Amino acid sequence: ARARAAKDLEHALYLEARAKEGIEAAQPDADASKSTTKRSVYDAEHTSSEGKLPGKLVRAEGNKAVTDKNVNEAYDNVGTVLQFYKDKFKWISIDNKNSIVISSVHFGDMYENAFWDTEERQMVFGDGGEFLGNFVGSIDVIGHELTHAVTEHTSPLNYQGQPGALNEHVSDVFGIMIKQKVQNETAASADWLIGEDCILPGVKGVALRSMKAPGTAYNDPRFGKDPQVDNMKNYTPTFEDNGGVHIFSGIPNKAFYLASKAFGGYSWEKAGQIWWKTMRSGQVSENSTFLQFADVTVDIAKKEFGADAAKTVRKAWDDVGVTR
Ligand code: ASN
Ligand code: ZN
Repeated sequence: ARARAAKDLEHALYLEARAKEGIEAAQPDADASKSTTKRSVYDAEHTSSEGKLPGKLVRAEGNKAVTDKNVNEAYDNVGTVLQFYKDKFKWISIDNKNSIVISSVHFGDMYENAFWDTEERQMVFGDGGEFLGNFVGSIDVIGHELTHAVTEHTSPLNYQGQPGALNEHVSDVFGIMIKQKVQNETAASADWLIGEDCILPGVKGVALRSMKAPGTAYNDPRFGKDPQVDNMKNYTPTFEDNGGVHIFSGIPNKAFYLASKAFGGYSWEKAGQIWWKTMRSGQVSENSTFLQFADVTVDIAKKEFGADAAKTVRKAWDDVGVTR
């Protein structure tokens, strides 16, 4: 795996080379000097081998838009996500040390997914295929993937079973908040759908997941049915999907939705702050269960917003069956 230091160096060398050549893409954006963000977008050139990542560097920080729309969407959406973390949570980049944020687009051939590559320390986006596409154009998807990186630096959660589902959940929580911020939606007015712009025409479904009604996002004879569950009473352990990390995340997702809805206003004002401080509390272990995580959110809610807020959060968890 390529170390991040090597990527930082490559980024610097690239900027230097481009500046020397004086090519068009090297022209800085008018307001690039104001930005401390460090984004680099690469073209994976359809490799499906993670060892060949990141690929060819196409747009580094401060470079003008290029001809590849996907590159520009990744660049812009990563910028929006980083700004959100900075504005609402005072967190700078993925590690609070302003490290470079690497994305590769055009991964694989008709690859229908996006992911955070822990080994390569970067985000990876496919072009999509028959059912799913437009990952780089979806702000909630970029927020979700980048949050996997943030989670590694706040409270790492093992990607298996309940801690794995919490890892997925936290990525959905920050992905949805960023989308609601961009669309100026309150907890009450938002649709709480993750990846609604990823579902290609012809597929019977509205999104990848629904935080409000887990299990109802899609039901297509070819693609299958949304497998998410929304309550502990439907928690049937499985070996698939790392022990159901994308299936059981529906349970805490719904709890977050219920808490946000009960608080009113914007999701990032109360529920989001509680969840963020939970991840920053040092009280979430990498093998945390739903109930252990829930207890920390209730604890933080009390500290930050008082006894009524703690009650609101406890009720949200009780309502999805995460209770003792
Ligand atoms: N898009 C998925 C995710 O970030 C990819 C995966 O299953 N790791 O959760
Ligand atoms: Zn994920």
